[in-house]
Amino acid sequence: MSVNIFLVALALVGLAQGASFGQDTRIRYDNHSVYKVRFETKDQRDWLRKLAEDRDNFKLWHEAKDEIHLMVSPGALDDFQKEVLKANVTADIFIKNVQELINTEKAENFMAARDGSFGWSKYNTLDEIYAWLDEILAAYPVITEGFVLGQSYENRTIRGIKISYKSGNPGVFIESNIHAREWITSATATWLINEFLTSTDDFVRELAESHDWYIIPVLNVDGFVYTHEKDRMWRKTRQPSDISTCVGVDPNRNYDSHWMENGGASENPCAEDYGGPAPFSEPEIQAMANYVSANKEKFNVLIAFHSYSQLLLSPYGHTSEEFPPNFEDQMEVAKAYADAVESLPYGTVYRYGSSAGILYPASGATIDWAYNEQDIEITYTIEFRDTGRYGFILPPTHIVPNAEEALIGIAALLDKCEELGYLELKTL
Ligand code: 0X9
Ligand code: ZN
Ligand code: ZN
Repeated sequence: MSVNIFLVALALVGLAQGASFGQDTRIRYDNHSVYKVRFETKDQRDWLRKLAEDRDNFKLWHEAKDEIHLMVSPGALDDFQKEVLKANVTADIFIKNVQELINTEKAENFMAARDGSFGWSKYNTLDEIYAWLDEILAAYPVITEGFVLGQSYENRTIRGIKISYKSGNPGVFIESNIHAREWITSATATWLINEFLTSTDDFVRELAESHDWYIIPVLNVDGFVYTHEKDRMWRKTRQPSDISTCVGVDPNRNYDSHWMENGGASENPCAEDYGGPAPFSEPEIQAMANYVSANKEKFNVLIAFHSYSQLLLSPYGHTSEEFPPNFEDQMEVAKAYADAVESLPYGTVYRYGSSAGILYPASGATIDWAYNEQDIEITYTIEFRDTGRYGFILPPTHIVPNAEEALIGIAALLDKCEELGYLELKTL
């Protein structure tokens, strides 16, 4: 115990020194708090969203059918209280000081990095993930194959790994970290890759060996690097706008499928869900689209990793008025995942439904494009832990439990897909 406290103290001294030499130019979130605001009417919802879009002091963290999570800067607290009274909504605080969570996360990463090894007791940087990927590819040259999806706006390479133990397997595509701040997604994706290659557990081996895996650990590479070096809370890409000083596009609104329809994305470049100046304006998303459409007959299932709120979301994203033809199958598949997660001792509960049905209209998202335009019949967004206690800054102690949930969930999801006939090969 005391050794641990000593190490934390050491880590904090290290961080403080870094800061005092002026190397640390990270954006700070001292006394920024996060509120859950519950609303009832569409007017209230629109007004809350507008608050988050128009004012720098309010940032959107999460939105659901009846609540919105807003990060409020300390100078705007009075203003926020007034607005809440005016709109007649209820607001509960659930994170008092975002910077404190970031500091703890940083200290924990710092300590875990001291032995120099890659692992899942900390969040890794893009360089660390890519160096580890090289090791894995070198260690398993027959089973694995590295591939390049394309280049980002800032000219970073977006890398993927294919894992295939034998020919004739159905294909599962996993997209991860399209949203920069959702660090648990790449941590989980890399843990899964490692399990598929090194596990001696029969259950894991069977799952690994009977599917071909195509995994992109970090899709939004520019945004991801930016969250490590500058702003922990960044979500979007890093391409500047021609019409605004605000940077970046929500990559999960940028696909060419019902793009910008139905209020499913914002036209405001400063909004967190800005759909971009045109579909596929973001090179990262164009690269994904090129790769997936060139190989679509290989993919039976496509899963996009996100956080947070413990949800499984299926198409459609652009409308809640209609449901896809195989909606009932999709719900069975989601139930299998949720039930499997609940069978673990962690007590984590997942809810499921169509994206627009149980969340909000979101158009131009990966899974909707893959489903609508690429004929991949099982596509899911998985929103990992938690439900708001830590939000995006999920402590590293959650990485392995969250990944175990993903593993058992995906296994059950694929079993159900098999049973329902979705894992037949599309070409011979
Ligand atoms: O809004 C999003 O892009 C996802 N939620 S997040 O908090 N990670 O940003 C949910 C997307 C689900 N909607 C569709 N697939 N259409
Ligand atoms: Zn349409
Ligand atoms: Zn996301």
